[in-house]
Amino acid sequence: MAQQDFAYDRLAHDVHDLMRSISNKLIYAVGKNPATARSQDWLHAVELAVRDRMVEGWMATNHEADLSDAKRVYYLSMEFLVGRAFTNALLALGIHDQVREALRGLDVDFDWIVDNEPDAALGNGGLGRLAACFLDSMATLGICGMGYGIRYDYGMFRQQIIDGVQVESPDYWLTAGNPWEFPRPEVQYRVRFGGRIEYQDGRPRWVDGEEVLAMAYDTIIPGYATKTTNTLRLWSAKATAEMDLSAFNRGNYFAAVEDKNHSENVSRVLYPDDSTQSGRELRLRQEYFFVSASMQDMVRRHLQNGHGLSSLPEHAAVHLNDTHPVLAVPELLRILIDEHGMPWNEAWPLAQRVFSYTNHTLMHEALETWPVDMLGRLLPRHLNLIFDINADFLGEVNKRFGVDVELMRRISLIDEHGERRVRMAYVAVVASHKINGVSRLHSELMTQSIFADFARVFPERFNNKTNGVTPRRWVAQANPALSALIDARIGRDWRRHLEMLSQLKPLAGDAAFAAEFRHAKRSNKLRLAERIQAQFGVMLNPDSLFDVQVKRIHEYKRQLLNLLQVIARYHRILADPQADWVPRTVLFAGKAASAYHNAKLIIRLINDVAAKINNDPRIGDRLKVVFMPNYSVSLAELIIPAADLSEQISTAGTEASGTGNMKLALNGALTMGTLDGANIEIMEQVGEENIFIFGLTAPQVADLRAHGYAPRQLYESNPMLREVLDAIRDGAFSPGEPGRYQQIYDLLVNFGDHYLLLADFASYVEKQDEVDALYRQQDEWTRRSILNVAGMGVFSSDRTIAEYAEEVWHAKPLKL
Ligand code: HBZ
Repeated sequence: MAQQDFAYDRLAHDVHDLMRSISNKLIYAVGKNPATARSQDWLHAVELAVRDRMVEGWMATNHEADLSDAKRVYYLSMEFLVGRAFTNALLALGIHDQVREALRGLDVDFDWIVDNEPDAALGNGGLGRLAACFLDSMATLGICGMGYGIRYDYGMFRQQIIDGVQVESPDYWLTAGNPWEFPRPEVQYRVRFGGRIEYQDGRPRWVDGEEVLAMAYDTIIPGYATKTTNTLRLWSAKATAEMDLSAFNRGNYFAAVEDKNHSENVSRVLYPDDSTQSGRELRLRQEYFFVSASMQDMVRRHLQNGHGLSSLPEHAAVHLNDTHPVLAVPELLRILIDEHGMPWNEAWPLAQRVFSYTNHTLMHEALETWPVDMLGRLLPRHLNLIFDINADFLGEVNKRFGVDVELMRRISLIDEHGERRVRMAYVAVVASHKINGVSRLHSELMTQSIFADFARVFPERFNNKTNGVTPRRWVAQANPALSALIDARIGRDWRRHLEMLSQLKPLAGDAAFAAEFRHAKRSNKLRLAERIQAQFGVMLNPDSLFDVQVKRIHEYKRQLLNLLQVIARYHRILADPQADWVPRTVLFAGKAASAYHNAKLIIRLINDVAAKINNDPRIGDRLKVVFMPNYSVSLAELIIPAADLSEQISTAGTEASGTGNMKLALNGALTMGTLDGANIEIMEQVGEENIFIFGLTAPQVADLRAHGYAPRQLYESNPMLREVLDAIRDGAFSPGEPGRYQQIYDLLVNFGDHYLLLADFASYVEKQDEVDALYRQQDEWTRRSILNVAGMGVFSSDRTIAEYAEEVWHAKPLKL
């Protein structure tokens, strides 16, 4: 259909229209009678009605992108932690109130139906959620950006806490169908595994092995208040027909089904390990599966648009979200060289102009390496291409820097110590014209540590792109109370121009505004308290200080340091019950990787400590500890607006950026943080007086480690700390099993306390006392809280994406 045939004047989203289309969807698409429909059916119907209103913009965007030959950005990520789509779509279209009204007209309560929507939890944590924020910002800014990933049948596991212990269960999120996706059975690619390389006229060809089909599912990504609507294309594995048939012909039905299962397992489940590399073959298959389909799809689109392959870099930018998709590099080379006959000397420089790469961690255990043997067995041609890249690269370095065997060994793409392994981060660096970290500190440390040699070889490639978060989901959607308040003072445009929040600065001292601001925070705290009461039967005091640490459970994030401080506080309250204690509610939420023993032990300790403190009648409501199970995007949307204090207490130098820190400060929480990741930039923006900073700096951490750190001395010399650790060790929180936490004690006191909790303990406790003192002065607290919101404008993912578009991708907004 030609563009002019569309009726582009925005659909009259009037309530009657919506009522009619919702009823129609319920009857004709969901197949339910309004009289008997369940809340789930109504949700489905209204989702379809809303989806219809996004499709025109979607088609217009694709049409315009083709017509104008816009450069496309392909964001390759193993994870997209999108969360719910319904309320987000309403916000993007600006029809929230109309839909509410239309449902009311149909005698259906909006709040009754929204909680039926499952989160799309196709990610672990920060990295996956960042990808989702980036999709939102690309669409909102009009960048023609497409996400490519995997359509996992099972997302991030569900977490239950049973007797204090984390128990995982599968997250089958597709049970009720997924109205946001369009299956594209006509878009399928073959992905090969195994086999061997054959040479025909000296040209390599990859043959035999097994083939799996990758089928596309497209999800609509609406921009906010714009017609631009992008696509998240997720691949699902399907068995090839031939495979079924051949087995079937031999009369072996079970073998056929087994093979089918084996193939389709590739997209079955998300790996729940963040920050550790699993090294399992299925993971490698997943990585190759989705990048192969994506590169085939990209090349097909490019050719279909009538371009020659040599112009690919002018029309396509491929971004690697960490190293997980880095096999896209040899895959693109294979397609160009083996399938299209492009010579190496042309293909390799071309690839380098196409790819860019973001690093998200410096931690050794998270850096991907794959055994040469495994890679060669599964992807023989790609291993060869990686060897070719390595030879080319090392040759260049030799030419430029002279022969230096030690240097060669250090920067080789192949780690030759012990079992030979491919260093995937090095492949990404060598193949990318731009490489970035995710906060200023992280980007600096990156070029001083893991990529120090590469920063000398390719200084022009390295850059920083400080993370950001989308203000649509994380303020407008999650915090309507605060949003209304901001709207009343500075208008509504902050949703697209978050830097406008600085206009709130003069209002920090305005008593009327402060009262409204405090009232909004309190209503969010009440909303959270009510949910917790409904779920667990405990009523929190909404006037207590809500002290929040929500994120993956990991030793480097130091939930345990928070807990040590909580226990110290408990002991101090017992010792001096008459003192003027500021009532505090300490909230934890987060998942531990299922195989991460220490993290699971920390969860258990939090729950044991919570049980003891919450049931101690001497404490009353001076201190409460809550572990909320099953942290998710939608739970974050509930917790973050209710926070007074944001715990960002990682060991300096370990948290690449953090993004929860941004969401919390943006919602008015004051940060308790170390000088790590983006905390430093947050401090600069909100002002040193409006943030609680404690602990060692990254250089001090490095220094202390280098000169011999002695945690036992700290334990012996600080009585408060000693009392806390002894209580843990002696079973004060696990009387039925006194030895349960001996390991935690040992980790800190006897085995080196790798993350330096004891080194930062004293300064942390001291800062927490300052928090109490400030919270007693409600006016001053509120003033600083407002200044936090006002200072957070730069942490919009719109700013981040604008920087990527300008400096890395060279992509311009579409004009619709
Ligand atoms: O990426 C996180 C960083 O820890 C955090 O500091 C940063 O803000 C965020 C966005 O840049 N990294 C992750 O979330 N990493 C993973 O989720 C992960 C997942 C699978 C892996 C390894 C890491 O195999």
